[in-house]
Amino acid sequence: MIGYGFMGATHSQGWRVAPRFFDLPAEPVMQVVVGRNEDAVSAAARKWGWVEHATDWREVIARDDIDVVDVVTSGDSHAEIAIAALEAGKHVLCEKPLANTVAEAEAMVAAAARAGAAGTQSMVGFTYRRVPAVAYARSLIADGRLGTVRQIRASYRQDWLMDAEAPLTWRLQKERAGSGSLGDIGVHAVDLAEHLTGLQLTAVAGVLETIVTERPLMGESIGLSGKASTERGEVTVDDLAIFTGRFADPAGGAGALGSFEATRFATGRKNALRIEISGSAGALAFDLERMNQLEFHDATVPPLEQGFRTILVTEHDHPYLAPWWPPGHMLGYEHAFSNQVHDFVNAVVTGEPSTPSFAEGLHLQKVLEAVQQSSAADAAWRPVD
Ligand code: SOE
Repeated sequence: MIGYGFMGATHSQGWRVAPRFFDLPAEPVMQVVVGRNEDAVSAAARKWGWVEHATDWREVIARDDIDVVDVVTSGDSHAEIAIAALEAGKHVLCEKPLANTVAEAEAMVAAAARAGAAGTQSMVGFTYRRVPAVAYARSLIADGRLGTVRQIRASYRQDWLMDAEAPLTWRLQKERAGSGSLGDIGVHAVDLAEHLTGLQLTAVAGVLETIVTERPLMGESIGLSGKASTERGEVTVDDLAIFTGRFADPAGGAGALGSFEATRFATGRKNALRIEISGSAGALAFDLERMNQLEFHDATVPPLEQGFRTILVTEHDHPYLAPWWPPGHMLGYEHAFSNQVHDFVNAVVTGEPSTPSFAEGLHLQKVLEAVQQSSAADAAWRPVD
């Protein structure tokens, strides 16, 4: 695993726990975690259960005993590391968003295609696809329970940046993160909208706004390890993204219209990834802050009996649930990372294509870029490709 921040912790948990619960076709060995700061990465290795730590990812990628590379660094290094790993014949799991730019994502797709011809897997970590209620919602829609999807409303709203004195972390720097709330969390909303419905965004129109334009520099960026600095730096990404999108059906069916919001300034909302999908025969609503539940409205029952009802998605026959706890015993944020490891390891061993593919990651990158272009052009509609 290259990187050891927040996503390093979640992925480590996934790698460690998945083989304890799922019957995996191969046992992953958490061999080496890589980071530039030797003390910090060795502490991470001890804490999360990696056999070794290392400070040079190139040396690790060159090793014969490494089969899989998990990339959990900031977006600016995804392309370089993932391409090198694929060229070395390693299976790659890469955190979202796939890259910082469309050009990088295109190079990654080309590398994945070359490696894929030799049986090497590549997958992007849109982990919320592996939340059981989300996977179950997808199967209800695929079974036609919503009829024709007409409208999608998706938002991802957090509030951890509300404090104007919160430091200028890498997530607030365009050259490190690519974009702000748009690429960090808005991309999850777009991915879920498309993944759940099978529709694809073809055009978007929207606005990006930076609410707090300057913040204290992180101590480490001016050499004061860990301490907030008195110097301030410019926030170069968006704090708030609001956009609309037109969806087309690649299978030739009807399209739909969607609305999206992403922000880390939504007072009181901690991790509110919400999606509501309305169709001719029913509707579904999901809220990550209530992640074991799914709201379902069946518009085909007699009108006097209609209304949204809550499905508790904890039965063993619901997606991913069988190896976990007895019905009603909740799953949390971290379980999705184990579910992701389950899917990835199965793809690696069986050779079945892993999803989301790098090509899907590229498409999402094009959506992000089109939203940025639209915002720069007074919210004019922009084609996604
Ligand atoms: C931070 O906003 C963040 O950690 C995202 O980067 C993740 O993708 C999301 O799962 C939770 O919020």
